[in-house]
Amino acid sequence: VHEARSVSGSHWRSAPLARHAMAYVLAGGRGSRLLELTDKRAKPAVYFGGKSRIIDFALSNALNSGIRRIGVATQYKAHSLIRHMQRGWNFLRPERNESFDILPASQRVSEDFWYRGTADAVHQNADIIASYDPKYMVVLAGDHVYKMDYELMLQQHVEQDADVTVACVEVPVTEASGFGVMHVDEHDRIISFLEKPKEPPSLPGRPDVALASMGIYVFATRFLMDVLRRDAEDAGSSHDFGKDLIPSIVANGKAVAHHFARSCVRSHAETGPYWRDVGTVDAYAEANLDLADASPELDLYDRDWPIWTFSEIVPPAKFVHDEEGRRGMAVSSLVSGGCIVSGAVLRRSLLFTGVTVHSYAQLENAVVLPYAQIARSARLRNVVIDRGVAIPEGLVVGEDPEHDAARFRRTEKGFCLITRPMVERLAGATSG
Ligand code: ADQ
Ligand code: ADP
Repeated sequence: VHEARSVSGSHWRSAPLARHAMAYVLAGGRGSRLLELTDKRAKPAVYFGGKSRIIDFALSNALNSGIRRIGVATQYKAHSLIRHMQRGWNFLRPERNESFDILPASQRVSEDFWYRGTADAVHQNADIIASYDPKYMVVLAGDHVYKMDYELMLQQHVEQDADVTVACVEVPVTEASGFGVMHVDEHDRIISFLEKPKEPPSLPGRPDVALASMGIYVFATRFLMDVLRRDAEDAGSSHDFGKDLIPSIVANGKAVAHHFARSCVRSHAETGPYWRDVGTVDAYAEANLDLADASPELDLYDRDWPIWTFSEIVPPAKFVHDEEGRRGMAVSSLVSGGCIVSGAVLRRSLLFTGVTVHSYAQLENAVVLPYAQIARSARLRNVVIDRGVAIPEGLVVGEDPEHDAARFRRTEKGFCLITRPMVERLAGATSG
């Protein structure tokens, strides 16, 4: 049941605006708070939920909302991201008035600079966008996990005749300084917008809550292109949506807030609006491990709102006895295709594609990215293991915080991030 669609009632009967829109995904930022997880790949390319990457959520939302033109701007360490999209997202066909463009920063406007900011990442491709002539632009960040029907946001944009519509979500005021924070009037018109304020203003009458921008914007294409052209010529601008464009439209035009609660796709009526930045290793580990709960807030099993991705062709996950008859088993865990769990025990863990876990190993609260190998007798608790890491026999993590912190990246909440270079150093230390 789609709350959002059923609440809005006439949605399916009215002409969908999404077919006249282009989704433009900003996927060029690093996401440096994910530490070594983004050493080699941009945040949107980071694995999430067992089969997908973070960018698949924004792309799937666009597709499921009915949008058939998509552009993705990339910059920082984009190889892994581009490879993923080429494999998984190349099915939109020009013959059906569909398009999927990967747009790496390529000095198209000037040989002096790459994308100078998020707004510039759109402006530099203005001619490509114009060639498709979309009526609306849905500008998205490629680094959030959520399910949202952009059609409903487009409808509000048109109904309220806005210059820009900004999606927003309520966050605790203590966490709001990382966001664009706004105030709205009784018609949801944005009356003030502060980008990452040190002391974020709370909502009137609700001192604990602030209204945060989700970094999702809807514009009429013609309006956006005008604003971008002027911004590009403004030497004082940092060419950023949150810092420059949105505050200026709030001051000089009509900016409207779209409440995420109106368009979030919920699978059960009881769940609240789910939107996660997964910007830190702690938030990333917790959001992944939450999926192992009996009824998690984020439902990946909803066949009406599938999260599309590139999926490798792999055999089913397999659980086997070891030679002494010890059972390989997983409790409250997600195990992806191609995994082999042999005589090992997993509790509240998430294995991505192709992970092997060998005899006597014990995993608890473990997020294990594709093709990692866990050797015999390893005992791992509260860990995030990067792709392809070979955990050596008998390694113990999660029992001695100081020892862990000396060898791996230990977070505030006590998760250990383990990457290939860290394990290689470990091997160097024991052999030398
Ligand atoms: P931030 O998340 O800090 O704030 P930013 O770092 O600009 O904004 O990233 C937004 C998106 O653009 C990300 O998906 C990132 O990957 C991408 N990006 C960054 N630099 C890029 C570049 N040069 N080229 C292409 N893509 C790039 C923004 C808003 C806030 C809002 C939060 C919500 O500015 O107002 O509250 O998003 O998370
Ligand atoms: P993914 O991000 O798809 O999981 P990997 O973790 O294998 O892929 O690698 C991430 C990125 O780093 C890819 O672009 C890959 O080409 C590159 N890469 C992988 N291993 C190395 C290495 N040893 N040295 C330099 N670059 C590497």
